[in-house]
Amino acid sequence: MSPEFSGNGYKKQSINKDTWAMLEIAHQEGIETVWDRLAKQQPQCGYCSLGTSCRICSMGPCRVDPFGEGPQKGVCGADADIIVARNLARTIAAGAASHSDHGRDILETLYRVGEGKTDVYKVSEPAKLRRLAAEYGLATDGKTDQQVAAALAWEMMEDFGMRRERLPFVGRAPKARQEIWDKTGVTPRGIDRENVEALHRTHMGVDNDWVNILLHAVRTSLSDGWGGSMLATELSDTLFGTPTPHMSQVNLGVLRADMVNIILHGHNPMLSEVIVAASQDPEIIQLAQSKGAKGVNLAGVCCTGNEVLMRKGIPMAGNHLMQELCIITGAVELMVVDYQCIMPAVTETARCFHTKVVSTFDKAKFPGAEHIHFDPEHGLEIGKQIVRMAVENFNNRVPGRVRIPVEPVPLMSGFSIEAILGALGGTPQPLVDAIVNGSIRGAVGIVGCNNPKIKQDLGHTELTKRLIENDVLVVVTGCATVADGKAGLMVPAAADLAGPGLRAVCKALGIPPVLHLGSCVDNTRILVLAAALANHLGVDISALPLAGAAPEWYSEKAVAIGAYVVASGIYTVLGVAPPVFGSLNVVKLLTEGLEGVFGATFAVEPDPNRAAVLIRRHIERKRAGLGLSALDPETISMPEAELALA
Ligand code: BF8
Ligand code: SF4
Repeated sequence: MSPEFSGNGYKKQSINKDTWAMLEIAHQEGIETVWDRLAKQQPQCGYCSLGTSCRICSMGPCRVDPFGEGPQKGVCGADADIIVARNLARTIAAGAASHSDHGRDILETLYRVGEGKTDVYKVSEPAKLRRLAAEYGLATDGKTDQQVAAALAWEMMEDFGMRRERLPFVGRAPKARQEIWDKTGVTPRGIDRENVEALHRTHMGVDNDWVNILLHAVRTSLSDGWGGSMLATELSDTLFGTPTPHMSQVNLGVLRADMVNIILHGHNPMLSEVIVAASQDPEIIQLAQSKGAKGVNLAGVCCTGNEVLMRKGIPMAGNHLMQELCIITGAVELMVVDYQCIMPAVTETARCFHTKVVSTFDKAKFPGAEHIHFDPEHGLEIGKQIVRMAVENFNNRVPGRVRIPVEPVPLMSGFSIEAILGALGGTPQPLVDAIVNGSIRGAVGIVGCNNPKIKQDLGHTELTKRLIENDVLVVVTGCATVADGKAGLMVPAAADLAGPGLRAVCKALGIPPVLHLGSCVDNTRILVLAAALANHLGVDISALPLAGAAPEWYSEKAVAIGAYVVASGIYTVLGVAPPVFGSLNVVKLLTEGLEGVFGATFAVEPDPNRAAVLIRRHIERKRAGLGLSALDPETISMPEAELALA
């Protein structure tokens, strides 16, 4: 690394050398980043942070002052409990809607495949297609894949509507869990229905019972986890292939100085899959070579990156906070985006370089980007058009401004549940045995985003290290993947960083102690695995030594995920406080009261070392509950010093 990339002034923002290097260049060249904008927002609104501001109607905006002398009610009479609950419910609805609308796009693609109306998509996993059809009660004998695809897609469209009493995937949860949902009245009926009802209930003067509002918010989140997101995962596997373990690479070092670089950013694999296909087209490679490039290099950012990493081994340039920074390398010809988590700022950053930003979905346009309407019926053609644009832009690159600051780090990806069960010999029994005999104490899903309020990737990596060294298996999705991957925790050799029990299991199977399960919609793979373990043992999910964590979450989607994970019986620790602390009643419900309803709660703990202790204590309590060898939770002591997070 050249001295100009020392980036020493930026260690507070991130644990990563590639981030430091790019921030130094941004500073030298006067390019604004997310951290600069966060600084300009200080101090952020205290009422909004507590969740006690409301602008739902035009008698407002209102804010209530739960701990002071100010107003205790909004103009309509809503108190802090109602306002906090309504805001939280709307957050969950927005997150669930985002995942589920993504699922709808994949579902429409399956339908087009069924109608024979697309030039590129096909059923890649006929066995999975038929398994899903059987789950939906459809006869498949004597039918072609195309006919089954059409029938299944048509049937699944009903999941979004109002004819069902319960979503079919709810049947995958253990019986005991389904009974809890029925008893509490939160069994999700229709995906769109729950979302719309959440908006209705939170209109002024509809649901004014804060507990009732939150129960419906839970139902909405379950329509995501056991509905829209699960459908997105299952159908993406059906169309694009069920992931299997393979090696790839991560960090800004995956960009190539000698190739045309395209960044795939967003969430929907429909688009990224066709770009992958187009980039391998011999004609396009030849065109790239005629421009002096060795070929076309693709790299992912955010969850679309996770999708193509899982299925195609495409390397990852970075997670959420890297989206502007990858453009600052000066090596990116084109960033193609679909939707979600794409900062409007990327087009501004791109203006400082030769980078083109191409938006593709009509529901997600970006001023400053070129918009190419994505039509799945002509996917490959559009994919080629976009890749060609990138190639044509190669000669506009300024070689002196190309700064790729680090060497890439290897990581292993591709752990679908099918792949995990395959590695175990087709049954969860070996994993159950390892948990029973204590060599693996339990398993934790570390998920979610980056947030510039937290030192980038510190929350993910510290928590992961503390867990694996204590024999807790970690599974990751979303932006947590990039954090742990960059830290070298996702290669089989990282087993050496694990405790003796987990290390032995990983070495025997040749797997890392941190398994990549995919994108954020793929958190449903965690639900499926948890349900499989629970059903195998004949217990409910809440009895298992499992936990979830979102150490650096920022997005509404993460709140929806947290809600469905807790409602599925899995204790979840958040690293960033959600805006609920203006209502002590809501806080008490989320952190204590839910235990009696769903057998799991939320906790908030920004220090990852302390979060690891909370999780390990929880796991030991669950082990004791199952009669497994357990440590005394109180012997797992809290670290003395709090870790500096900023
Ligand atoms: O859906 S982890 S920053 S990229 S929201 Fe976004 Fe968060 Fe990343 Fe994926 Ni998930
Ligand atoms: Fe104010 Fe009530 Fe209107 Fe909210 S709904 S803005 S609290 S009057």
